[in-house]
Amino acid sequence: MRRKNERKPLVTNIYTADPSAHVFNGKIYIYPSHDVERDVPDDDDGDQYMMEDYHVLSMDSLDSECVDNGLALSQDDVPWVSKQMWAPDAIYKNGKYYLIFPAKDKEGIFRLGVAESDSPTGPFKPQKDFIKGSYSIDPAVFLDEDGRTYCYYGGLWGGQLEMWQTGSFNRDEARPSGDDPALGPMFAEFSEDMTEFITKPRHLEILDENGEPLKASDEDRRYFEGPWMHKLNGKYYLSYSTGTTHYLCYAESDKPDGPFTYKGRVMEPVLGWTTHHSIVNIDREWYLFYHDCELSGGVTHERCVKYTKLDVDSEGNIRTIHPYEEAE
Ligand code: FUB
Repeated sequence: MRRKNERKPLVTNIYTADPSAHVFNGKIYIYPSHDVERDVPDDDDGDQYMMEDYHVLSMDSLDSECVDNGLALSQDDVPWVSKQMWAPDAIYKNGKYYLIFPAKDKEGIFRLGVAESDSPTGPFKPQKDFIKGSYSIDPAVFLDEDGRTYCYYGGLWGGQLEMWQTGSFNRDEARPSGDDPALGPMFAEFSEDMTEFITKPRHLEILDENGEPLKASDEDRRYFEGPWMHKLNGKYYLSYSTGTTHYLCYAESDKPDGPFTYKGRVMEPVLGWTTHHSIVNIDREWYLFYHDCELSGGVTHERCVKYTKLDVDSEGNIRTIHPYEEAE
């Protein structure tokens, strides 16, 4: 039996994607990208994803109506941003809510920014500049049980991660290919006040069953974008999108910074090119928040967020979701 909202668009008044879901004070908050209708041809740089602001969604419970709480932050209010406010995440810390978001700076380079609010739904007040040393997209912020806060981020192709392989930005940098080790997601620790990174950002390793780094050609398993971190029984679960092959996969480690070992698939492909998710524990059960393009009939940059129950066994193994199968 599925819940009445399960696997259905949670809101239909706007297009939404890349849902980062959290429970704050017993209520569910979703921090998505706010997709916009634009007549821009699809390309590998993601120029069709021209999002300009963020709206926060909320639900009193998994069975309640999902509410769009209106404008939370606009690109017009962020001094360093030129365009493309992509997938954000949020965290509650120090009595404040922080929105962590990627966008292109005035040079067209993706950076990560921080904005804060006293309310989970905003409005959020941005810092004047992007996080020093940050680049690429898709920040996922993880508050560990010891109070340390980590940022997992990065995306290939339009997310520009390959362009930083030498340590500085080079638009023409070659992409790893064939037997080259795949580029893992980036990892850095936030300062206590969430304004900066206190460790030098570095790539995380994802290893295969033999302890070898996944190869760039292993497109069914290698990292592409959309990282998420959840923890169960002391183990760290890194989940992510494989991009070109459209899977959500996961890998496991005893430490927040890996190395991670590839474990399996979280979800088979959805309608649309992108797949991007979050995993959250609600009332002692695990749920996957994700998106597809059902609401627009398949337009890749007009997506809608959904959720579904995730079956996780006591050892942390995730049963692969087939997003369009009939309920049992
Ligand atoms: O929403 C824009 C981009 O599409 C995100 O940053 C990626 O994860 C993909 O979902």
